[in-house]
Parts: sequence; C-alpha cells; structure tokens
Amino acid sequence: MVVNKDIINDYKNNGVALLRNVLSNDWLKKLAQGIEKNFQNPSQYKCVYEKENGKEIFYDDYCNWQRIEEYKDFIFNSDIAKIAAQLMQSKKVNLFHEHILIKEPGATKRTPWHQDQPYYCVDGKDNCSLWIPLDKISKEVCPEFVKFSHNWNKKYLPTKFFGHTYEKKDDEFEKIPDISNNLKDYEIASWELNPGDLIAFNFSIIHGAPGNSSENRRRAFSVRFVGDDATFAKRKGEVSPPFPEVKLKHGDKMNSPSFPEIKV
Ligand SMILES: O=C(O)CCC(=O)C(=O)O
Repeated sequence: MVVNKDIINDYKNNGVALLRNVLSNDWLKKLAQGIEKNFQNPSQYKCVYEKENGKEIFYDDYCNWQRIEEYKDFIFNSDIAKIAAQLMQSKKVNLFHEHILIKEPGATKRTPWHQDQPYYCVDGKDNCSLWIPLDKISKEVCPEFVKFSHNWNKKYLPTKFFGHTYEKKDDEFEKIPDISNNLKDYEIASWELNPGDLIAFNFSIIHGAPGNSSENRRRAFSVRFVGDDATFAKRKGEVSPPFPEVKLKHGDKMNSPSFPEIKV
C-alpha cells in the first residue's frame, strides 16, 4: 500500500490527514470480533464515562493487543504499520498501543479537547495515531482536530475524559485553551467517514469528539505507532497508559517487548 504524497504532506503540515478506503471488510470484521471479545472480558484499564439506565454508552479500554488475537493479527499483518511508516516518513516503526473507544447512540458526552502526547511516556515528533471507525460516521459525530496545533510547540495538561485534569500533574504543562468557546479562532478538521476510511493524527495535535447523536454505534479502533526519533519519556505527572512493566530510562529508544518493532 502506497500513501499518496499529498496525504503525507497534509499529515506533516496539518497534523491530521484523512485516508479513504484503505482497509478491507475482512480486516474490519476481524477488528469488530476482537472488540466483542475485548468487552466481554475487559482489562483492568476499561473505563466507563457515561451510562444511561444502567447501560454503558461511552467507554474505552486499551493495551489488549497481546491477548486479543484479532488485534495482534491486524497490527502485525495488515498494511496499517506501513501506512503509519509512510505518514511519519520513518524507517523504524514501533507499536505504541491500541485504544478502543465506543460511543453508543445517545451518548451525549464530548471527548474533551486534549493532546495525547502529554499523557504518553514518549517524546519526539515522529508518531502517528490511526483512528479507525467500524461504523458509518456522520460529520456531527466525527472527532475534531485543531489543524496545525501539533506544531505550536506547546504541551497541555492532560485532561481525564471525565472532564477534569490529572491530579498528579506535571507543572511544566499549561492549561489547554478553551477551544469550544472560541471556535472561530481555530481551523477545525472533521469528516463524514465510511468503514474502510481512517484518520491519521500526530500525538501533539489538539483533538476532541462530540457525543453520538446518530443512530449508529460509534466503535473506533485507535492504533498508535512511534517512529525514528521517538524516545521514552519519564513524566513528572501521571501517564496513560501507565505501562508499569516497562523499565526504560528517560531518553532511551523505545526498544521493549511492550513496544515491538514492526518490519515494514
Ligand atoms: O474517539 C474519541 O472519542 C477520541 C479519540 C481520541 O482521543 C484518540 O484516539 O486519541
């Protein structure tokens, strides 16, 4: 799979790019099976952000690829790591982790505006998250990205998806601007998506997502990779995912069984 040069440039300049029709139905079916398994037997990291009459309607889980065969197969045997490598323009690609985020119809909670990198134990600019929808997504439901914000050279305090910032903070990080009340000051990217499409975005871009006002489920498989310049970061505050098993030191290359290199 060869990613078009314009898309690679969009990714670099805007911090976000849309790739249409790049995943087959077979892979999407496999991911959907994996997600079923995942939530029948969630990990300790599963979190529920919204319930309606006792039913979970906004929830997530992450770091399950080692136990969910379908995820592992997709990550190592589809073209997804090759796509990430081309977008990052990197020779070396390591998996960071996968993150599943589900909003059932009627979920009203926004995923707050945030940058991913301050949550993550990784420094560097060569990185890429691929947000893969398993359902049809209208523009009103699609995640939203503040174009160019990956290049502002800012690190904002991580925000829990419940809406408050982390208790154990890194004071070097600043408070994120109020994007929702100043939308005219920003260029926001979002799209209508079909299964097979994906959104690629840099760990430092500011993004958030509306609730799910549609009649479809909104299942997303967000898989994250790091590239050539990535190094392990020990943050002063809390990180997410926590990766308690990783014993790397600040500044080390991301060489760990938790972050396997994928040959592309
Ligand atoms: O799916 C969402 O609601 C947010 C996605 C997101 O923040 C991410 O994948 O980094």
